[in-house]
Formats: sequence, structure tokens, C-alpha cells
Amino acid sequence: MADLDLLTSWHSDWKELRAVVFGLGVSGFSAADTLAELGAKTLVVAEKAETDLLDILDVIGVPHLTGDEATGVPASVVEFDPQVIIVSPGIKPENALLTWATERGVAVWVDIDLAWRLRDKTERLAHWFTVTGTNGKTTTVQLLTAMLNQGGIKAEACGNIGKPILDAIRDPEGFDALVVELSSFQLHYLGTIFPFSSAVLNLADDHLDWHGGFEAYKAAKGKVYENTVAACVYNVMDKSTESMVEDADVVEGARAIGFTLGIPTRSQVGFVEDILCDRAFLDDRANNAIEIATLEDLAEIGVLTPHLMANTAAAAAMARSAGVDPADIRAAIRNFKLDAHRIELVAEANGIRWIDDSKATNPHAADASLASFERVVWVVGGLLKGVDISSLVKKYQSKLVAAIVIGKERSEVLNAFATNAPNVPVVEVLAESGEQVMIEAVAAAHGFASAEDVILLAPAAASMDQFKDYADRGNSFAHAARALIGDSRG
Ligand code: UMA
Repeated sequence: MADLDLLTSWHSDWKELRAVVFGLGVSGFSAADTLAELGAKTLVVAEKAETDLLDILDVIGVPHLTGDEATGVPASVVEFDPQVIIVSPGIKPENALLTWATERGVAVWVDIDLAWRLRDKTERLAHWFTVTGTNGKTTTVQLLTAMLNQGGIKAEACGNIGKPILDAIRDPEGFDALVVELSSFQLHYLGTIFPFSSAVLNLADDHLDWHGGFEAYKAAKGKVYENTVAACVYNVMDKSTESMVEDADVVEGARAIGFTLGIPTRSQVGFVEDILCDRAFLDDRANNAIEIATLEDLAEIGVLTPHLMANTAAAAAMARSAGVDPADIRAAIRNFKLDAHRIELVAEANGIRWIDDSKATNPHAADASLASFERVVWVVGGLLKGVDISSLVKKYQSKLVAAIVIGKERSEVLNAFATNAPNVPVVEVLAESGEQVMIEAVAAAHGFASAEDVILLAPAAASMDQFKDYADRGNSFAHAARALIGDSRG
């Protein structure tokens, strides 16, 4: 048996460790592959798994249990007698195997914990910049990565963004900085790490069914600030993020740095008219500020929305905490392009704009999207994840030309309109799944729109009930819209 307390380095002796990797998606596979490389005794347990991943496990000699064999507390796991379970973030905490582990005193880590212990693989010991929040995480992580790289700090984006952190850790050259997007799931399981700088961008209802309520969700997000070394970056316009910083135990000398769309006070980054300014990382911050960029620079990124401004301010604050020069931050902003499906203009004809914000998988994101336009035909609905959209419907009823409701289960959304916006015309899309949903949704939306209107896909819900993922949903919308208006891109 290995002593877990001694396993704090890539160069420790991992051979005696007995580890179960629970889940074989992206993060589970990277954990199993890493443990195999370290020579640890590893068993993979996954209810569902792609055969090509299982084939690779066979090649590298890692045993696995799948299907029925992997449900509940499998006898072979009890026999294997693990010291630690590396859990995939999507697995719910009340899972039987995790309950068994906790009762037996078996440690439960997420891949981020393993990565922290292994961070000294190369001589380049990267600083970690951790970013969470309900919305804007991915854009902020990408912006910060670009700013650090522009400033000569070799940085890589990883974590919930899609590249497992253990893949970044195992890069042969290593990095000076890892910009780690953390989901509330990963944070729920996370143990102790020491981020250089950390940020919670905002907090609103999401994933409440997974966490079992808002307080538990908030508690998970707040963990991102624990043990921060240099800067805890919070949202001045969202008091709950500031209170999380106040509640966190940080390393002595760490500073609380706010970001805001308003005028920054001391120790904040924000906007003075159309200039993004730093009043945090300069000696004379009582009387002075440094110009970082203008709104004209930010508009180079894409449609200039309040949340894009907020994400840029947050990323700039974190980059400044690492000493990146304002001129490098401005250059990174000017060269940056948003990913697809984030308030993306996908078609335009007869003065009607078709906007794909399929990434708006919760009401908070859809709120930011709806706030950005005047008159909207709204394509809404999908997997609601235990969240209520009534207040959103009420808030925007006056700018809604019509609502087109998609999703397998539509009654909650339909009720929200009937109760809160009875005058808004509502069309229910009856197609079951895939392309056909969007063909019908787009035709219905077009029937209501006139010049100057926006037809907005911002579903406020996840996509998996009818589509492969949010990208598939957005692509289906774009294809159907272009086909309808005769745009040859199809
Ligand atoms: N599994 C079980 N039992 C369960 C649930 C899952 O055995 O009850 C197994 C499945 O059979 C499968 C594996 O677990 O083998 C899937 O694991 P996972 O769902 O944790 O997904 P990964 O592929 O490991 O991807 C995860 C993140 N997914 C989730 O948190 C759901 C990815 O974020 C992340 O990019 C990746 O790790 C790398 O760090 C995705 C996401 O949707 C993009 N995140 C949510 C969000 O952003 O809202 C939180």
C-alpha cells in the first residue's frame, strides 16, 4: 500500500498505489493513461465507454469493468481494495460506489487533484490560474491564455474547457502557466490546491439538480478561492462572488481584486467611459489608473455585449496579477476571436439577423443574450436541469415578438409563458430530435420576424434531449436558417 501523503510529485513512487478510475470519458481516460504511465495499479470502472478507449486500455494493460459489471459496488472493486477513487466530474455524489468509498475511508479525488500532485513533471513549474462561474468561463479562460502568451508567459488552457488537465501536465515541454476552467462538479470533488490567481465570474442558478440546491452549488464554486497565492478576482456587480472571497482561506499576501463594468475604485479593474483601466496593479492606485484597452479594441473580438466586457475585464485583472504588460493585453484582445455558438451571427436577410447563442445552456446566459437585442423572436427550451425560467420570460416579455419552444419536455416552458407573458405568441415545435427540430423552429420563427428583428437561438437549457450537444444544436439552427433564406452555405 502506498502512503497517499507521500505521493506529491511526478517523481514519487506511485507503483504501490491502488487506484480506481471511475468513468471513462475524456477526464477518466487521461487519468487511467497517466496512472498507467506512473506504474500504479489501476482499475477502470465505467458504466458506458467507447470501445476504442477500451481497446487502448487493453494495449496499455489497464483492466476495466463496464456495463452491468460496473454498476453499484462491483465485487471486483471490493476485492481490488482501492486506496483512492479518481472520479469523473459528471458522476453524481450520491453514487453508490462513492458512498461506499466514503464509508470505507477510501480517498475520492478528481483529475484536478491528481494533476496538482503531478505538476512538477518538467522543470517548468506552472502557476495555475483557476476560473469558474456560471457563464463566461470558456471565453475568459481563452482570453487570459492569449494575454499570458502575448506577454511571454507560455500558457495553456485546460480543464472543463475540454482539454483534460492531465494532458497539459504531461506535455513534454511544460508550461509557465495553466489556465484551468473549473466546473462546479470538479470543484465539488476538489481537495487542496494552491492557485496563483483565481476567479468566480458570476453566480446564478445552474446544475441545481446535480448539487441538490443553490447553497451547495454556491459552496462548490466558492472553493475556487481557497489557498490563492496572488489575486482572488471577483465580480463587483455580483456581491455573492465578493462574499466568497471574504469567506475563503487564502495565502498571506493574496489580494482581493474586483472587476466591474463601472468606474473602478482602488484594487479594481473596470471601465472609465470607453477605456478599460487597471486601478489595482500600480503603486499609485489611490490616485491613478493605467489604460489597458478601449471599447474599439474589444469590438474587434465580436458583438460587443456587457458580458464580453466583463469577461475581458476579469481576464485582464488576472493577467495583470501575473505582471503582463498592458500593451500585450491590448494586443491579445485585438487578435482574439470568439468561439462559434456564442452570440454568433450565422445568417442575415431582409434586415433580419439570425443569431446562434446555443452556448446559452442556462437562464443566466440567455439573459445576457436577450439583453443585447431590441426585438427578438426567441427559440427557447430543452433540458432545464431543475432551473425555473419564469423570471426570464417576465423580464423580457416586452421585447419578445414571439417564442418558439423546442425540447422534448416543453410543458414547463409553455407554462412559464402562459403565466408570465400571455400576450407573446408561442409556437410549440413537435419534431422529436435533430435537424427536423430546427427546420420547424426556423420556419415558425421566420413567420413572425420583420426587418430589424433578431431571431435568437438562446435556449436557456441544455441540448442533450434532442441534439448531440450545444454545437450540434447551433449548427442545425444555422443550416436550417441558411436553407430557408437561400444562403448557399446551407
Ligand atoms: N459515468 C458513469 N456513471 C455515471 C455518469 C458517468 O459511469 O453516473 C461514466 C460514463 O460512462 C463515461 C464517463 O463517466 O464513461 C463520462 O464522464 P463525465 O461525464 O465526467 O465526462 P468527461 O468526458 O470526463 O468530461 C469531463 C467534463 N464533463 C462533465 O463534467 C459532465 C467536461 O466538461 C470536461 O471538458 C472534461 O471532463 C475535461 O476536464 C463538459 C461539460 O459539459 C464540457 N461540463 C459541464 C458544463 O460546462 O456545464 C459541467
